[in-house]
Amino acid sequence: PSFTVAIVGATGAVGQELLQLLHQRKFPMATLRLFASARSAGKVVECAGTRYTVEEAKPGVFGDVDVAFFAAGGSVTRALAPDAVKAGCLVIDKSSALRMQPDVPLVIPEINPEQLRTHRGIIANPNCSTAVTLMGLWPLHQAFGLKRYFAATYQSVSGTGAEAVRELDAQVHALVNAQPVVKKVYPYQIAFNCIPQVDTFGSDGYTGEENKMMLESRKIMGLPNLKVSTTCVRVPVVRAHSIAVNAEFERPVSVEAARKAIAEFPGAELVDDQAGRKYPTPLDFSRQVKCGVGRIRIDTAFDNGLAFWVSGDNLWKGAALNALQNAELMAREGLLKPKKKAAA
Ligand code: 2RA
Repeated sequence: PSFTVAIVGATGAVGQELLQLLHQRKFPMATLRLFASARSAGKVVECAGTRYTVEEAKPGVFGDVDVAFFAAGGSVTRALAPDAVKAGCLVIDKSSALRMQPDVPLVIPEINPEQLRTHRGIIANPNCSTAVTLMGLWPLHQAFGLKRYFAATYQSVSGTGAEAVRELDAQVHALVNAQPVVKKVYPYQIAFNCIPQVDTFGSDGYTGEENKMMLESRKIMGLPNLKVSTTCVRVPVVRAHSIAVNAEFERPVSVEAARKAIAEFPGAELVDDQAGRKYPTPLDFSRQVKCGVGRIRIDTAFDNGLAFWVSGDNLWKGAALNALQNAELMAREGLLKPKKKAAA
């Protein structure tokens, strides 16, 4: 079958990636419609030789849409997803708005695909740092039984958006040319610096990003009591998040068994060769379908501990690709069907 597909938030960083990936992965589309804010309506966007005129995202536009990818932020999801569901359109949402709602499956297709069957019209996708982390952590959980984990993230500026990418670029050029540095997106200079804050602070001293990693890890892996403590850091990298993970397991671990579990996991690529100084880096894993896992070693701070490093594209596996992979799987399994179109 082929579908009528919509992208809500088509002019944003993730929307643009979705547009390219839908074509690149040949998702079966009879029609593709791009939606954005009134400000962007009327813009013409070209992709794969086709020109699309952006329409305004508003109630009443989802009547003939089979599946709508929402990548326009939580407020647009809260405002329009119910209207889309009422129109019989499947919503695949990237925002954090509905991720923790009990009747909204939060899905990484390599981890908990069975949850796709429980949807009530909306599928949520995890935060990018959670998705990349779990591509390394899940296979190790399956092998050794995860007890708790600590993580520090090294998050690219594209996670903030296109303006942040421009800010990093502008600051680097300013510094190279001994010009003044302009800070608008971040409170500190991001060029040649690290900012230990992603998202806003909560009353417990953790940020929203750090809280999402804990709550989303528990929901996706089905480990409601999992203990998690993370520090999320913005680094001067354009694309791809990296995460250093220290994890404790129930059962005895070994590096060999860990490497085997990673190598056999569909969403991960093992890059772990100390002698050859081979490990994943954000540059190598930008625009890659898989997330690279390396630096696997026994973590001597625990009884059964492993430490590892994972790099993955925050706009792909962290957002657009994961959403599309969910739609691809639902189409393959007949969970997503084209609507019966009203006779023309
Ligand atoms: C970030 N994960 O990197 C958040 C939202 N994309 O800023």
